Amino acid sequence: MPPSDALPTTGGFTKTAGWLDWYQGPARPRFQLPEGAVDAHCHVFGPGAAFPYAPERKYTPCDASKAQLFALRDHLGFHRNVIVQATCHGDDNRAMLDACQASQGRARGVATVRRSISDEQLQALHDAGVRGVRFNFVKRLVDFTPRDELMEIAQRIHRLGWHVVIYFEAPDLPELWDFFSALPTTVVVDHMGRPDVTQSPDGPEFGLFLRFMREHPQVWCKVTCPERLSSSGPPALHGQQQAYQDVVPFARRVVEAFPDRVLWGTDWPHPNLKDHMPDDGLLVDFIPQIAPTQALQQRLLVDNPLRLYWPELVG
Ligand code: 0GY
Repeated sequence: MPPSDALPTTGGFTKTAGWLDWYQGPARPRFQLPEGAVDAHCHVFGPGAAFPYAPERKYTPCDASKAQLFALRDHLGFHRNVIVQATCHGDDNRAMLDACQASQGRARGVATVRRSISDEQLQALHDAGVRGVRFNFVKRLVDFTPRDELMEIAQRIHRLGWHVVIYFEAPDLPELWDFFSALPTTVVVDHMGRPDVTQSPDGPEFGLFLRFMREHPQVWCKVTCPERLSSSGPPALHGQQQAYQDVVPFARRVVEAFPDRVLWGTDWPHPNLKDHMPDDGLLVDFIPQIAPTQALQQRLLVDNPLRLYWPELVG
């Protein structure tokens, strides 16, 4: 891992103390991704000089530009990206939009919007490649937004054929259940609703999440972020190939139970990791453990993300 001051933040910003920069020398994956694979959860940060970080942000990251994201895409063997608006940019979607527009159709976006956005502005986001909005319920990342505002936004973006991405932590699901159930759109859950993987995948907490998916056919799940969810420590302590084993039963359970409603992404540049920064090549090598057959891999990495983000390419 490079030292934490290896990558600058431009534009006069100072990185959050202890910020871990993304890993600059990722391995070439051993797992060969299927043709047309989509990295369906990644971000860009700034660069701060061109796209300033939001005043209300809860962290200041290192810069992570579109060119660096596209270089990683090509290195890992992905064909497309879904770029999710990071909270450090608030509802200023310009960095994400700039990346989508520069991608020659190979990136779609998920935006953050407020109720003050006009229909014309929503249409401009659509034209730039946005296909969803993200509602974030993780308290360390965002300030509270009233539920009626979120519902109003969901109803408006539903008309554009977009979906809602939700980010929450497992203990909050009971309280959020009714609100999520009432959303009119397809709903995509980030990082499996952040289960506590020290508990059993057969236990009540993850059981509730699986029930949530079973009872709501409109809900999809990103089986992402083993590096964020794992409690077994950084790979260096356990051997790179054996990293994140505690996450495997959770992700595999979701992939096998809901093969047509799962997505996978790197989460590059991995905001807010505290103890280690993953090698994105090794993250790709994690995929066959959670999607063990070619048929599951094809749905997870190609068919499902195309259906959601590039439906015009699906026959
Ligand atoms: C993720 C997770 C995190 C952060 C963000 O937009 C963000 O700031 O998504 C997190 O800190 O858990 O999806 O990248």
